[in-house]
Amino acid sequence: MPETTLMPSEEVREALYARRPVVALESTIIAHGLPRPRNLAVAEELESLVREAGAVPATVAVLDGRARVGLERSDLERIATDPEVRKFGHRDLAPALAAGASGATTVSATAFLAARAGIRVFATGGLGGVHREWTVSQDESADLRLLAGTGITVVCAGVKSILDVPATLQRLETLGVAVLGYGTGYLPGFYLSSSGLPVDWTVRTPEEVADVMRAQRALGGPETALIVARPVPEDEQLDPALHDRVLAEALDECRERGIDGQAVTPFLLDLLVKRTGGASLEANLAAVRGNVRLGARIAAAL
Ligand code: PSU
Ligand code: MN
Repeated sequence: MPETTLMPSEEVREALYARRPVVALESTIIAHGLPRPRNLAVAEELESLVREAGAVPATVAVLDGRARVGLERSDLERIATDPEVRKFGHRDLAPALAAGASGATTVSATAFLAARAGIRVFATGGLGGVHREWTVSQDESADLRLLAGTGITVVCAGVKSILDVPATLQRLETLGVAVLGYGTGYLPGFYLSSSGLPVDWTVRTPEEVADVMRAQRALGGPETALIVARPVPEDEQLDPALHDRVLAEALDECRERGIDGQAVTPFLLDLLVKRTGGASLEANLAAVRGNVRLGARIAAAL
């Protein structure tokens, strides 16, 4: 990329140059994944959590046709409040840059830009994946394919439970993306501590994650993401019975209203917040906060 295409902030550039820990954060969760006005407070809180852990936050977004890695407060505010801010996956980056457009970046776009900037760790909530009824809709998040070809460690709470989780795990296996359970032998269930599905590898400390990252580098070969799946603690999870009931309702409503494409994920997340009286939001935030703190510790352990 020409130097002016990818724009890391001065703070991020200096931190990377000095080999200080940096953690990438996505902006779609701020613009399209959380209700307003809480989303702005969350964006700032997540950056603070990274700083408190001794790392530099690098929230990623496309603003006025520039791929930005590390944002100012005014940029965060714009992403959180401006209804014109779109949702950009990796494939949208080139058209958005050429058109001078502005949008929040999903996991796929964030992982790509962060890795290009030289960032090794990215923390978020839940990954996108294979949607239920994918045999009909062919809806599989671009997150999966992009992660298969991008060397970055993604700390998450598993994949969103609105998805077909077994199919998503299968796709990750096919794509060659390793999944490490953090302190667990099971894939976390995003709002829930466990999806009930086993993972092949368990790690228990940030140092162990750093060891895996070093081994991956030492092996060489195609660049591939490493997924660190950290469960939300049981006392912060959404009540599983409430989760299952409300999710079934939300999926029905999504189908009845014919929502598709990029709108599916924000629609379902928002409906869950409403139908759980805000409880899904609290579980979502607890998951993201824990992931961001862990991401900073992993970046420091490198
Ligand atoms: N996880 C959350 N909230 C979100 C998302 C993930 O807790 O809003 C976003 C991420 O940006 C992810 C995107 O990349 O949803 C997936 O959207 P889609 O299914 O359209 O690819
Ligand atoms: Mn999709």
